[in-house]
Parts: sequence; structure tokens; C-alpha cells
Amino acid sequence: MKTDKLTKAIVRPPGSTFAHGLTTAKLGVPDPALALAQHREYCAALEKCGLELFYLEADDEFPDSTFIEDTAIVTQRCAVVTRPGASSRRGEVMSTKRILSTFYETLESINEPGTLDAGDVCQADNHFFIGISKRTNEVGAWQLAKVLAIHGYTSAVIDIRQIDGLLHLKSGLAFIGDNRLVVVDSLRRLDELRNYDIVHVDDEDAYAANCIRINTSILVASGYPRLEQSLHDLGYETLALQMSEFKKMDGGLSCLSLRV
Ligand code: CIR
Repeated sequence: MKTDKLTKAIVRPPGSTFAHGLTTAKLGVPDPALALAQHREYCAALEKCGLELFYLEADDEFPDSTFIEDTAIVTQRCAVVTRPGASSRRGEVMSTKRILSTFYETLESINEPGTLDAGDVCQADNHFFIGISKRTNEVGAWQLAKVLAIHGYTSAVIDIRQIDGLLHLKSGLAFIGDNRLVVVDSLRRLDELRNYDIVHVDDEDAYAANCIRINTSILVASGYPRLEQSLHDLGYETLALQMSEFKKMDGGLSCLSLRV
């Protein structure tokens, strides 16, 4: 199946409070200026891949708000505004709602008591993998599955709560088109993934699994040559980006944009 061409992305630069966001990584305090520079490079890469960018203003009230992906699921057929699992992030959805209502006639939403971070949601053409995690609860996952079904998408729910080191499902899983998934060791044997061709990522390279296919390129975090080589061997072009400051805050490449 041909994956739809992506044309636009919504991004939000990190604000001056970025270092006060949530994190479990013990990699030190991020440098806000360097984070901003890395974000600029990220935006330039999205543009290079053909996307038109829409910017939300940096918001110091919400230190994690640069990880805009978590606030909505955007598809060709519908958009769903989430209810993030971390209470400090709930207010981020207001500005996402405002900008999405300029692109979609109606917006669906995840409602209390459901919680869902869209980092737990991986779209693979017309199918979705929805993770239940420390952030996404069962109610939120099933609310989303129901909305997606109304719009003609299928989904599978995957519980990652017992899997160490994964904040979100997409921390360890990426769909890159062509029926292929990039997958970390701890997820690769899941029955839900059996019909896909797997690009395997070793445990020590786990951070690299959060890569994103944008049209003809795959954006990858720099510093993971083994994954880049595997992708090149399969015929993909990669664009490697410095992500050190986002990694310190548990964030990966997909978290930094909403792409349609
Ligand atoms: C958080 O803990 O919520 C942020 N510091 C990182 C969110 C990363 N988002 C993602 O993986 N989708």
C-alpha cells in the first residue's frame, strides 16, 4: 500500500523553561539555547522533506510543550485531541485545539477518565498501534480505538507497562512505510507485529528506534550508524539530526511535530 504524502507539520519551539519539564533520563540538564538550535535544524529538515510548517509560539507555562506530538493524533480522516497522562501537560492541548480547528471541521477528543499521550500511538497506513503505558490508560486507549474505527481505521492495543525503558510505545516502534516497522528488542516478538517486516534496533541503540519517515526520507537521531546502515541497505535515504537536548528530557524525533 502506498503511504499518503505528508504536506504539513505543526511545531512549537522549546521555551526558556524547557529544562523544568518531566524526565526520567539521567543525562544532565538541557541547555535551552542548544535545544532551540536543534529544534531549528529539525524544522529545516522537515522543510527539506517538503513539509510546510505551522508554528505555535513557545509557551513557558508548559515546559514540555515542544513535544507537541503528544497532544493530538492527526490523520487524513480525523484529528483527536488527547488528554495527556501527566497533569502538568494537560493544558498544552488548548493551543493544539486552536490550530487544528483551522485544518479540521470537527475535532474528536479523549475524555476523562481517559488519558492518552499520542507518543503511544503509531499509525501504520490504515492501522494503528495504541500503547497502554504510564501515560495512556486503558480507557483512553479504547476511546481512541473507537473513534478511529468510526473513521474506518483498525487498531491494536499493546500494553507496554511491564517493559522497562519505554516512556511511550513510539519510544520503541516506528512505521516507515512499505509494511516495515523499526522495532526495539523488547517489542519485536509481539504478536501484533507479526505481519510486518521488522528493522531491528539493538538495546544499546534503543533511542534511535524513534525515527520518522517523511515522504522519501527517514529522519533519524544522529549517533546511531547501525540503524542508518540498515535503512540504507533497504534503499532509504536518511537525514541525521542532533537530538541530545531532547533526549535529556525523554523526547525523540516524532514528539517534536504533528505531521499530516
Ligand atoms: C514528557 O515526559 O512528557 C516529556 N518530557 C517527553 C515527552 C516525549 N514525547 C514523546 O515521546 N511522544
